Amino acid sequence: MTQTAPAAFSVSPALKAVYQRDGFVHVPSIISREEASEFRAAALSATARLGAISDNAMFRQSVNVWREDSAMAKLTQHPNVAAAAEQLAGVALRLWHDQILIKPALSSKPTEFHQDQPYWPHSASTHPISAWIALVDVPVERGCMTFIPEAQGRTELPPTSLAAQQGFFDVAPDLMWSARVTVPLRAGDCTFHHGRCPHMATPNFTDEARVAHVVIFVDAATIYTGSKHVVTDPLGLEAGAVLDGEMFPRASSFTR
Ligand SMILES: O=C(O)CCC(=O)C(=O)O
Repeated sequence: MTQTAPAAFSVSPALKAVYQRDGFVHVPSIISREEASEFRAAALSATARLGAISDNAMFRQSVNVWREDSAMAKLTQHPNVAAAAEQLAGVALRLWHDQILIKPALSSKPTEFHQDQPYWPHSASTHPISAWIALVDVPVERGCMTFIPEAQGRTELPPTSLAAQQGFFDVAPDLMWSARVTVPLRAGDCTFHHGRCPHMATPNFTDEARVAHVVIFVDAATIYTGSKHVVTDPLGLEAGAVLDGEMFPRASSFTR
């Protein structure tokens, strides 16, 4: 698979300022359209081969595909994605996990508002950042992301259900009245969002599946708390230790 974009990807100071203010930012062409098309085929084949941990009207979700699929590992470890994530976060990062998220064609359900970090067994991670990479064109009608800007400082909120329409607003009723920003993406574009930025994804009303790959980074200094999570449960990690080891490589190892 060809990597056409330059290895030393650079995010402009203006985009970095937007990310730090809003908690999310749109980065066009993080990979080329040709790469997106090749990774779309790889994602569909990996999902069919590896199976999914969730498969419902919201999405088909396959986690940590980079461990099992060499084609998708190239996207998870893409130097542009890692470089942009570290520049936006402004701290050293490590990979937490990746996931392919496919919203089925026609009448899928929305992914309801939530923050990501409350699901994770982490402490000492104040700069978690996810790269949501569109592998097909994702207009609003195909299941694109919607964000609530300037709410990433809300670190006190508990986890909420991805399926419950009111779930997030039950715990953060004031944010019900905040402006929301919906970001359609062309294939190869990416949004980065902070792990505390509230977000949702619209339903897919089109006749083509929405294929996205999400690469999630956390602070390199993140501590494993011992709480249950599908990624860490099988690993026998020690609660209170730095999240480390071959499952959680440093982002800087991808940027070379
Ligand atoms: O793509 C979706 O349906 C939801 C994605 C999401 O919530 C995330 O990447 O954190």
